[in-house]
Amino acid sequence: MKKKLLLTGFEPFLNYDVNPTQKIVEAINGTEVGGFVIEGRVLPVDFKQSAIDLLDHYEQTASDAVIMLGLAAGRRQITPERVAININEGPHDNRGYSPENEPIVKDGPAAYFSTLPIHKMVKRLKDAGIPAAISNTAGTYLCNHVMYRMLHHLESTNSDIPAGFIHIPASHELALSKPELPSWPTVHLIEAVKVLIETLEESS
Ligand code: PCA
Repeated sequence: MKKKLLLTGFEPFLNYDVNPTQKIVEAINGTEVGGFVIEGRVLPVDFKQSAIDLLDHYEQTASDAVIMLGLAAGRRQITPERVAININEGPHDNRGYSPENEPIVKDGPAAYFSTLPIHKMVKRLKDAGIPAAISNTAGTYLCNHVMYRMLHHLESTNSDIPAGFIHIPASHELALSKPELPSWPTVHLIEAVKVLIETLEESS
């Protein structure tokens, strides 16, 4: 049986009327990349619901690897995240909830490291001519939240499948309404995500 990869993006949020990660996920969903059948799903920007949906998609698809994507408006590179921390804090989500200094999992570990081959991913992207760098903070908003919850779930269930989070720059489509943002053509973002997935195949 073919291996499956759960690839998630997010819906639009705050005053970003387009989320390029939603477009990427919709474009690649159902295709085969790097030996994986892609199970693409879009998550709500909702502290109470996003991880419920994420873990549900993980169970339903019985995926062999998980790559979560999110928009990091203002970043100029593809940035695999190294670490997720046990804190929710940030501006209002799409339901109007705005947490402050709240643990994601009460008495959970302070942090989890990505189990994706992040150094290899950055090298492969750069070799392909795509700007990339490891990021040492996924923030404290929804992206950090789902990364922490996924890694916590895998740790709690003794699963060693690769999982982690990649932040993506703005697309040109988003920059139409936010011209101050550095932006990439969506096709280049899709290409970059395919390289990330191919790196996973080479590393497994
Ligand atoms: N980026 C946000 C949440 C949704 C998204 O695409 C973040 O970086 O937390």
